[in-house]
Amino acid sequence: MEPLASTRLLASLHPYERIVLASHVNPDPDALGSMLGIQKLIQAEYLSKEVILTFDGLIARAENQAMVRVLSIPLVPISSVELDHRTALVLVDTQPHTGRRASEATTPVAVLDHHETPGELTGVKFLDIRPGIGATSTLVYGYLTEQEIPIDPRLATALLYAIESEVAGYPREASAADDEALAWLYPRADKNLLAEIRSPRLPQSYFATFQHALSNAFLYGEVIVGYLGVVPQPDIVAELADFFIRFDRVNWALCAGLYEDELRISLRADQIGAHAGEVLRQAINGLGSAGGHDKRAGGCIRLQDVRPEAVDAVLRTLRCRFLDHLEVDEHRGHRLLQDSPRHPIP
Ligand SMILES: [Mn+2]
Repeated sequence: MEPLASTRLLASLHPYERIVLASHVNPDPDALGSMLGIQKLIQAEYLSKEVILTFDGLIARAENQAMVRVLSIPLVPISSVELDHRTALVLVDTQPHTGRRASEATTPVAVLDHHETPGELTGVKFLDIRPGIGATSTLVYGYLTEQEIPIDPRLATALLYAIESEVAGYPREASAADDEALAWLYPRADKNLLAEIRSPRLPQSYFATFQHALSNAFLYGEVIVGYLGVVPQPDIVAELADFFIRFDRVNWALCAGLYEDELRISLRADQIGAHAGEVLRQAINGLGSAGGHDKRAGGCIRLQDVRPEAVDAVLRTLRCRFLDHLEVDEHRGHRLLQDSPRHPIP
């Protein structure tokens, strides 16, 4: 009989003293939940191995910060960790060649992910990539179940929130395995902690970004394009794309925001078969990196020049390529909202 995936993963890590878990830049709940679950898996098998959870970029979204805080997820910056010969790098919820920075030079020992593979992966001992699954945390939940490792309320909360936030869009991109995991985890999760993660307090800059986005959103047929200006944190670009795609007159939402010297881009489609990841990859081609799923994609363009006219030029190129690809006439654009009339307060 073929050994279980979880058993093969554990075997691949046997020769190493230290395991470093890493995910994509600006880790999301699925990345965090997956790392926490894999740490538990490794430590149940190998008591003496040190398992280090890392992050690259920022934990920016208020919900994600709350997840790290209320679940006390121990994270260190990937740049502070030495990846020597006795250390195994394990990638979760990401893959090599997807625009990570600090750990890209090291070939990982293991890769667990549910994104489509951008290219051929060589030299990786353990690979489990399942684009049919809604969340990497579902895969990790499966490993813990295979190895009959108990899942405490803290880990159940992490995995539950990871999966629910990852498959939250409509139409849902979730498999039967995701739903099975959610159903098993729900009674075991700490519902107070879960509520605290789901509804964190928000800073003033959050509302200011919405205001900027709403007044700079343009409609081109069934496409909405929103430029958010300089954003207080990069994750808000994805949040605004999720917000705009709910508009009942559009099928596509493209948002971009400037964070430090990077243009962060988020694309949403509302129909299955949209190939958003591929559409964004083509629009960004040569300018930066992009990746994603069928209905959701993200990308990043590093800019040499962040003066407004230079940023505008890059945005224009991006918008033209994107609208061209969708065969939408860019001269048909008009503002989402005209100057709104002032209503007297009664
Ligand atoms: Mn994921």
